[in-house]
Amino acid sequence: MVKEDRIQRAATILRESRDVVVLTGAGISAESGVPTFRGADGLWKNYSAQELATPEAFQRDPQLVWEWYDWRRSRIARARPNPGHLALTQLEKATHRFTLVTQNVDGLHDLAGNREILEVHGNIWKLRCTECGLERVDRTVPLDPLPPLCECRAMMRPGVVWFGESLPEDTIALAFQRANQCDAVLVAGTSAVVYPAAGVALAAIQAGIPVIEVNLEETELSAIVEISIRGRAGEVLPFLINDREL
Ligand code: BJW
Ligand code: ZN
Repeated sequence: MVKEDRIQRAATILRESRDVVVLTGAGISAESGVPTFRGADGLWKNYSAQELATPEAFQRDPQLVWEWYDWRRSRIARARPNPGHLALTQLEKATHRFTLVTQNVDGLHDLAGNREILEVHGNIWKLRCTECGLERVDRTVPLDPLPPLCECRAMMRPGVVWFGESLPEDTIALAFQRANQCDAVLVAGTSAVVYPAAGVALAAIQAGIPVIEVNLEETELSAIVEISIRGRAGEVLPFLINDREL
């Protein structure tokens, strides 16, 4: 099947669906200049996300982990939503019930204008106290002092979910509930290897709901979804959502 056929079939599924769930990952922000986690651009000073995004790494060397987050915050502060993000705001407007489940912590879906967003891995602009649990939103770049301190003088940590940590319970539960009940799921820019988030797509597949994938490369989902489209999210999503004639 040629790519255009697949895009047209996927566009039809989305147009005919009253209840749509979208699952996004780092790939959707790549065209905004935000590095992804896996692959060549996922490294920072030769460290991988697997080495840095853990409670153990933070305990061992909070300064190192905070430098990584501070560097990422500065990249994200300069980033603007791209046509992929913007297409999803159109999809939300055109859909009766819409749920955007994002693994991204960059806040770009919110900046683009989506409303029903479930941030299952937290948000990089949130800080949380390691002692008293106080949370605050702080968009200062660079942070000073680094590591940042709470009012109680204890160290703050990034308000994100690291490997081995639980996802916000109500948020991930709602994501699964919506994915089990919707008419179609669109998955964009995720390698779909990190659980339980990737399970949102699997749950829909198991429930017999059509899942459409948009990714530059083949992923764990490609062989089992209804339609898998190879391409950049910023190019494919506007076609899928806005431009019905190909
Ligand atoms: C483009 C593109 C373009 C590029 N257009 N596409 C079941 C099986 C095995 C393991 C587990 C399991 N269940 C749980 C686990 C353990 C673990 C896990 O999943 N490990 C696997 C890696 C093996 N999961 C956890 O630990 C989770 N917690 C948990 O399970 O708690 C329960 C528990 C608690 C206590 C004890 C035991 C259990 C927590 C996971 C937290 C993940 N956190 C991170 C960091 C967030 C904060 C931060 O940002 O710093 O989340 S890791 C990182 O991976 C980040 C991402 O959200 C996440 C997913 O990555 P994503 O978004 O898919 O990015 P990439 O880079 O992988 O892929 C980009 C894709 O885009 C690629 O496919 C490209 O081709 C594509 N692309 N440009 C379209 N322009
Ligand atoms: Zn505190």
